[in-house]
Amino acid sequence: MAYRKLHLLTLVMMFCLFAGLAGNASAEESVPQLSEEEFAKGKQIFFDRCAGCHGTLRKGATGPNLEPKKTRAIPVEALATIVSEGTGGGMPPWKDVMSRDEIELIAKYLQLDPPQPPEWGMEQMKESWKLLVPVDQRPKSPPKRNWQNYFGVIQRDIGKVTIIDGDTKEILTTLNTGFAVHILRTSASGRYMYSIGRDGKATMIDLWATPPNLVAEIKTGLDARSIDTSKYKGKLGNFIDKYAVVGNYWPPHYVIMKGDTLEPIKVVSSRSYTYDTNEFHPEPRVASIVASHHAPEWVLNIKEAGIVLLVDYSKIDNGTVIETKINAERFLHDGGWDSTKRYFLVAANMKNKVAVIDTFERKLVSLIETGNKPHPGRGANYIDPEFGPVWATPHIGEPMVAEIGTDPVKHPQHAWKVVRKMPVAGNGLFIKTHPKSDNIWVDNTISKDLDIAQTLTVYSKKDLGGKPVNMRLTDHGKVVHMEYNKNGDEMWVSVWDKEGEIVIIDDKTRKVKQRIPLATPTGKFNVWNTMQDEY
Ligand code: DHE
Repeated sequence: MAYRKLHLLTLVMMFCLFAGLAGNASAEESVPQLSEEEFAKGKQIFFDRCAGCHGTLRKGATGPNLEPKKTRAIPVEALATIVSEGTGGGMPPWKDVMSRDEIELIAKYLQLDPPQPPEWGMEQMKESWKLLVPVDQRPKSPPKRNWQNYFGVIQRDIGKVTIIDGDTKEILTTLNTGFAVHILRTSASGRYMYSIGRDGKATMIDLWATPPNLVAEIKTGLDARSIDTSKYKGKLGNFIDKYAVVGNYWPPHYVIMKGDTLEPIKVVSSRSYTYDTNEFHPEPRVASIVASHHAPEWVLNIKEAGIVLLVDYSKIDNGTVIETKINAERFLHDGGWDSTKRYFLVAANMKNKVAVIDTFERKLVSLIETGNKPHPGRGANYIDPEFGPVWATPHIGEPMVAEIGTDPVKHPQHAWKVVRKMPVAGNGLFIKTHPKSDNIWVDNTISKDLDIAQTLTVYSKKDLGGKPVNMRLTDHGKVVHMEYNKNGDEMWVSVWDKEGEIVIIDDKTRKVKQRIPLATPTGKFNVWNTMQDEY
């Protein structure tokens, strides 16, 4: 198709020209026609590949608004080029993943009105719920292995989770867990590992089984990204392993389930109004979730509304969920605890800010400009020799890590401010360190330069103002997401590729110790570090 030969610059000029003309030509005349089958295919491609960033209703979030009022002003050719080549703002090139025909189809699809996706309520959830191994038929004691050093590894593009023994490096099992598994979390005891797939399917893995096995599953919606469990034990009760919660993108809601069976208990809609303009938003999606260790509550981030919910689950047995709504910033995405697990820091990545929530005082402490699209994962906590305790995040939109001071008591002058900016090789997604380590590891996954996307950057905590070391780990795929073992002396990182692998690095020497071949690995979660929220 002509668009391949057209240089991007030419297309931008065309875009401006057409944008002017489009004001005159009747939009209806230029709207492409798709057959029912083509429309259905376009809808599926958009749902699988684009909705996460642009929203199911295409109102925009991590990515811009793609409603017809915007897309019809851009020629199909220009849309197809943008889809094919990606952008410098964090959208990957899809030409390596989609065929030319698919790219042309999605470019046309984007000029048509988005379909209203179906709802998914308690009735559908209960129909999908499977208790594969009843609680009384599960092992009564842990396996003879060092199970708290197991790793759950997501094999994203083949919809599986593999459990690896962190001591012996044996692959213990590989389980089918749903389309494009996104993240894993553990129960507070560490015994259970929970996965959530993009398709809204949550699964529960019993790590005490030999080998570990699936014990329950449920489809909580049609699109989801986050899952966590109840971690509080104190004077208000013992909620260890009692509940699990999934945050959905579509329908916009969260679902509370029994922690040992995934039986659904309550669905709570997140449909609401934007915190600043009080406009109703039809699709305020539930993004990151963390579980408090100090109170019987979860912190849930409502992306498009810009509201952080503190959800008290202590009275759920009598059907009561108590929400504290805290205005923060639109497009909340991912985040994590500070080292005291009192403060929650979350990126509002489209606003280039990090919001700090004090879960004791139950309020927004600060909104901090950090750089072009912060993307912390859960971020990294460590002591900066100059600024004291800090939490750090990489950025999707620029090759830089920002450090935020997190100690308002002993280092008040640095608290809730960017205290240091550290250059890295490329635009990245995740950062990782460990209390016993001298290293801070950062991936460069989003870099458009493939060599850089195959490189890991590492800083020494003793020399944060110095130059980092860049380690090219592979000549295929992209390097993504790091995780430590329980002792903090090994760092595991994924080579995300069909012929992918897990690269195990000796944290002291920074030398590669071992490579475990594995198809399309992304996130990895060590049981001990995940149950402790150690990062
Ligand atoms: Fe993620 C975390 C959403 C793309 C791998 N991702 C998260 C979280 C959210 C999110 C809300 C925080 C969950 C939590 O802590 O409760 N991710 C999204 C998107 O909307 C987005 C931008 C596009 C999409 O359609 O999903 C997106 N994410 C990706 C990827 O392309 C990654 C690299 C591979 C994949 O699975 O598609 C990816 N996201 C991850 C991982 C985490 C994550 C590994 C967990 C990080 C952690 O250490 O906790």
